[in-house]
Amino acid sequence: MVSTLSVYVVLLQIVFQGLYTSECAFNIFRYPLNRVEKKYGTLPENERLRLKKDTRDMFYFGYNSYMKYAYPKDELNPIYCSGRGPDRDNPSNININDILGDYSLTLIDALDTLAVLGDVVEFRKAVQLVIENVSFDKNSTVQVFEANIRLLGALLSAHLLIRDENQPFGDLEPEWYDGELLEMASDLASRFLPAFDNSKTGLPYPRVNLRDGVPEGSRTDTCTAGAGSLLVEFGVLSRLIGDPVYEMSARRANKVLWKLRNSKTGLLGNVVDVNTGKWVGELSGVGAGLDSFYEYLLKAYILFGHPEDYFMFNETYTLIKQYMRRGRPNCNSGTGDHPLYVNVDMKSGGTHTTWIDSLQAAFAGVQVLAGDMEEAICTHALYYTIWKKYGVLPERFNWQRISPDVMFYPLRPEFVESTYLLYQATKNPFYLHVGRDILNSLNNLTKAQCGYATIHSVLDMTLEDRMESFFLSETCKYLYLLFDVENPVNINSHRYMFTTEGHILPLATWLRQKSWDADLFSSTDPVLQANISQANCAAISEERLYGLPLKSHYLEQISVSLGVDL
Ligand code: DMJ
Repeated sequence: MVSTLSVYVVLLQIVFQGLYTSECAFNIFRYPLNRVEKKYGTLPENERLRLKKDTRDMFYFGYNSYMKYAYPKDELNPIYCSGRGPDRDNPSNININDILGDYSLTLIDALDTLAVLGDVVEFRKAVQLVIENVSFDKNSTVQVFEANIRLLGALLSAHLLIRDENQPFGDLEPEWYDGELLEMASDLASRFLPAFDNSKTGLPYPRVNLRDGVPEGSRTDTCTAGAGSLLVEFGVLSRLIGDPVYEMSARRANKVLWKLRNSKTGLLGNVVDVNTGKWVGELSGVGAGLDSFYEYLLKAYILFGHPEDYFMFNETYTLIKQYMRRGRPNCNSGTGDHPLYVNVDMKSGGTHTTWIDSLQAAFAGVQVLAGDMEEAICTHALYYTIWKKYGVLPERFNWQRISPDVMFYPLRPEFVESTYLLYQATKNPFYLHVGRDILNSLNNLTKAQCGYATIHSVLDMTLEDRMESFFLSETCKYLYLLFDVENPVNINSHRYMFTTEGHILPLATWLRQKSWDADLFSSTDPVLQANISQANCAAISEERLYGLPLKSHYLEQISVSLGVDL
């Protein structure tokens, strides 16, 4: 359970990082080991380095192919080696048009991955291409949420990395750079504002036309994550340019959602009407439609330090545990089924569906940030077993029938992301093995002629000709960071946070200050003063220091119930 004290959650992550690292003398040879413990207990250093190189190669195969065959279009078609932009012939094709807007999406989304890879030359080249060739003055109707996390977040991140005086990734600043990426971010965000201005509740319309605002007759139903996951990027932009309108708009939307919680259960639904404030979808869960709403309450608190964000996160997290969690009470002790977070009805709290979705795999990462480590370990282990069963995660998995309900896998990052965060927090080699399985699957199952392709069906492994931009911005980045233990992001992990699209933002004192009111935070910011203490090692039992994160008999329990060989 998350502590209700106002402890800095980032510090919790650091504390856990200290638990399993060299300071605590990780030594798995101390006890007689069973087969699973032997298999997952160590990973040779040369193997880790090979995995790091192979992940780099994976990124560059996708990125170079995008630049060769697709740029300046938004996405790469990795099978037919061509580019893809918005579907102008079919405006109702929201699967494409919500995301692609004729703005070289994949290039922008990949900017900070280039920095993480230490590729200063290509980073600078990419920045120049973006500044010289991309315009948001387009007749494209896109989803505010998608454009926010993929474009706005990427532009802000690249700008802040360029302006970082410590230059941890090298000198990323082109000599001529004069804040153009920030100007682009500001221009883009100003095009989102009609989504708020036109609504009767303060919740944003889900879509805007970048040139003309909210289109006539636009749909008014938005998912909760779409309306309530804007605060991180909007807040950073507001604080950078000194204009409160973005942060205020995002905060207001969150407050509206908060007031719409069910009076009996306190839960939110997954779809709401922005004009009536009525719930259109009454499913409450930790996956699609709601996932980043919770994530951004916590991350907004980590970045900006407003207690109300942490309060809202804690309230919802408590209710998630109360209503959605099934299975044995303690993940790593006792008896009963392996824990599972199910989708429930927001009004009654009763089980609503018998599927879980692949977006829910990110929840373990949120639990790491919240300091709820045993639960994070547990949540992650379930998705690992499903990954092992199919080689990837099906979009929806039916936990009652033990079979997929929705078959595709579009190269999503969520499972990689939580694997990386768990490794950072525990330094347990188990997660390097998981990363190796992920890398092998991606190379064996999704590699196409000129990039990596969406799996159409996990049942027959047929492919679709699409490589979504998050493959380069998140999937490759998290996997690379998992294996590149000395990356500046990992060495300074207490100084960075990832947006929901995997973009890196600094944790900095100035981000806790607002120029538009006097509510300034102390410059002696504990986030920046964090120290890993040897004393942390005493905080957990010896047995937990040396074994697998989830005890092997529990790992075997899930693998047997899903019919998987570990
Ligand atoms: C990404 O755009 C982000 O990770 C978002 O939070 C959820 N959907 C995709 C990846 O699956």
